[in-house]
Amino acid sequence: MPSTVDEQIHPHASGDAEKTVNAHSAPQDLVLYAGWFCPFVQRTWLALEEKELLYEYREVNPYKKEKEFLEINPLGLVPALVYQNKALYESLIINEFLEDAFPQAKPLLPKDAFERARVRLWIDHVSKKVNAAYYRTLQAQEEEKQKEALGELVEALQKYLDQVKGPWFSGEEFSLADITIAPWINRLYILKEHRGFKDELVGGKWKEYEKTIKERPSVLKTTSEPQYYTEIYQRYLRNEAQSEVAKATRAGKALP
Ligand SMILES: N[C@@H](CCC(=O)N[C@@H](CS)C(=O)NCC(=O)O)C(=O)O
Repeated sequence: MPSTVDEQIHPHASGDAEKTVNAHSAPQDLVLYAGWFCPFVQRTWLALEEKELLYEYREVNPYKKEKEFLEINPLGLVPALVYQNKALYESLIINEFLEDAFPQAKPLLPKDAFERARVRLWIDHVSKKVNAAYYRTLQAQEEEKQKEALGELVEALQKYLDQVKGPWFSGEEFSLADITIAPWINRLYILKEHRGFKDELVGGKWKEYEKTIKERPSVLKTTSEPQYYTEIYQRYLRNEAQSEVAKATRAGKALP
């Protein structure tokens, strides 16, 4: 059964991410329900790390759809966040919540109202265009379809890059825009190895931005060892993954 294949993921984080998990095992008011492998989780994990909040990390295999987890997120997707016994989900919403709920912590949105809106506009672009094209490229089987999807991904990345002031999206301050795209930059190597993605296709200052993101300490601290991601992405590369994201991509629907 394909669905059981998705359930058989490596059970925990490895490398630097495992150290971060171990440092966050004590009970806290904020509980992150996470899957170590998940790029959407990494977004929220990055926000928690960047804001240096006290949080507890709990590993969940979202493919098992266990009753206790469905009570936290009825959609059965990670990340979910429980704060003082109240549950939230959706990575981008959780990140906005963290920003609102902990104003004393390091801000991840600029002060200027226009710049805040610009950050949100390009978060939306990453979420709708970059992410969708990433999975289309990953899952496409025929060469023609792979090329088409890769072209869409490159175009979406170029549009984003045009908006990057450097070194970060908003200039000197690291923001939720950088956080939103970081997990997919971190996973571009899979498309480089299997789908002909090259940094030169995006051009401009892409390589520089990519390197800056990948070397960000919070990104390194939330990244597991590459072989464990490869194991998971093989299923996507064969278009056999049964995750909600994979199914939506296969059906030509918007991502969940
Ligand atoms: N829109 C959601 C997507 C979350 C998502 O798709 N998470 C995946 C793991 S990477 C998941 O929980 N999948 C379980 C499933 O597809 O059944 C978000 O941004 O939080």
